[in-house]
Amino acid sequence: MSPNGSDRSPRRTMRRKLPQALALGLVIATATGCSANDLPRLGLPSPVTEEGPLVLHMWQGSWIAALVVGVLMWGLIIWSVIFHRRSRTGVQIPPQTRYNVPIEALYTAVPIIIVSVLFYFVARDESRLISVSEKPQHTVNVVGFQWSWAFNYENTENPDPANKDAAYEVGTPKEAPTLYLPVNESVQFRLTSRDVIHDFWPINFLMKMDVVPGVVNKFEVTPTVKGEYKGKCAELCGVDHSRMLFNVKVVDRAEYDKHLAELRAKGQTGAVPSGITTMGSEEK
Ligand SMILES: [Cu+2]
Repeated sequence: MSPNGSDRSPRRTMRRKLPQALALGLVIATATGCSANDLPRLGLPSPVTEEGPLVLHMWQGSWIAALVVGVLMWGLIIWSVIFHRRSRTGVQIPPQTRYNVPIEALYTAVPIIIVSVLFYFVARDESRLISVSEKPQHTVNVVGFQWSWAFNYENTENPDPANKDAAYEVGTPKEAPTLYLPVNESVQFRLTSRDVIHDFWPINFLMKMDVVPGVVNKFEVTPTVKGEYKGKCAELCGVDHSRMLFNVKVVDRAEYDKHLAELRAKGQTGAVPSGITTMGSEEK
């Protein structure tokens, strides 16, 4: 008998089998030739912009990292439960390990490595997602207010009310506005609020950003898939927050130009007028 009980030494057998099991797992994971695009999206909608896959891959990668840690932990728990039963080993109290410097260093080093790797990918992708170009092909000033959105196309950061080339559309809680965007052309959103903090979230863009009074927040995307999508406010902003919805239409450039011409024809040129706030929920 070994001092710890059984001399069947399951530990040695495990030690021999573990590399084989790991190698098998690696072969299974790589030999099928599956790419990140084949992995389930784990609840995220399908991305429709050039930047969307960054977010999707970050999401999938985080799940894979969590799963690797999870499988290791479940494995260790199951291994202990099976091979270190008191009835099997006859050990009443296993060796108590205290003040073990290598193990404690490992407990500190491993989480630091995990956090550093996650931080690297987050910093890399975030800097790309919030980077904006000097001259985007299109600009839309997105104005959030209680409780809808206004979209001011092709105006500057300080919208010029006299700009005849600009066009705008104002939504209401009852009639959600539709944001038109041309496919495969970059658009910069400049986000401002008339009252409280909102959050601009075109869902399939896999990107959202706070809309803060007194601040101009910006982000840029290039929609790549034509279609109709949904958007909403992602910051609880008052009683009718849930009705702060909008539609997104990614269309051909010609249709985009036509839509702007229609808005201009209705006299909706220049900047979004003041006093558009639809306070109160009486307007159903
Ligand atoms: Cu809101």
